[in-house]
Amino acid sequence: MDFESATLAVVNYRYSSWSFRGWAPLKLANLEMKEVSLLMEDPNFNIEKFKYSPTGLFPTIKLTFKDGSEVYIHDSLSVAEFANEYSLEKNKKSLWPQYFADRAVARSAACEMHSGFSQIRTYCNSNFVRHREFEDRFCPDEVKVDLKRIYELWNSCRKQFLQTRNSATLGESAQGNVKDEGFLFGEYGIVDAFFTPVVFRIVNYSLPCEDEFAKKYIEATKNHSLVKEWLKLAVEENSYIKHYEEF
Ligand SMILES: N[C@@H](CCC(=O)N[C@@H](CS)C(=O)NCC(=O)O)C(=O)O
Repeated sequence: MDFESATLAVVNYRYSSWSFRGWAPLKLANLEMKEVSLLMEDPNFNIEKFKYSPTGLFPTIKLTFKDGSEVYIHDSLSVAEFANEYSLEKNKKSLWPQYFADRAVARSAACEMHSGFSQIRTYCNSNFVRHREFEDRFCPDEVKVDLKRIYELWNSCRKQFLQTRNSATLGESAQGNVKDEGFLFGEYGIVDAFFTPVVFRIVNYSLPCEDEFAKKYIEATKNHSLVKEWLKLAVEENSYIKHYEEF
């Protein structure tokens, strides 16, 4: 990839789930980039945002080429795919599972996250930092339906990973030298980045979780170094939006 420089624009580390979904894969890819973080509460935000993103939505990454031309990659899923292509070329490392069936299941799960789970997203505003005790109003039946499917989906990913790993004919060779660190497909990848903001909704709204794998997965996610790095940025950010804090 022959671009000269890359600039990633995100919004509020404290609140922006989509920004995380672009940022984390780029970090996993070790891409050297300038990072710009805009605050949605800034009075100039609605003008400023179009300087960084053609859609006014984030994450968006801008690549600048030697001849001065520029390319904008927007939407978390395409930013993540760009990160994967970069990582494959520069690091010879995929951010998706190596075995095609694992990869297809992982992509299905990330796409389901990208286009679904609207109820948990509606009832439980994204806030990586603020913790609340359980309240019924954040967990009506519609949210319970989303939660049930999320836990089912995590388990089906994990089952696929273990099925490939334990297969007599495929075994570890199909998964390269991927370590099992307790993530959906062993090591933290794009599919996990897509679910990390959901993990924080579950944790920070004290939503019910009785599922054994889901409980371990939530802990593994909270302890991942990249997730901790984002949380530090979220905690240190001087940001406050009433809508995300006080409802
Ligand atoms: N489908 C898009 C959604 C992006 C999105 O809605 N981003 C929010 C931040 S979480 C945003 O930029 N909001 C700014 C605004 O609405 O002005 C993606 O996957 O990237």
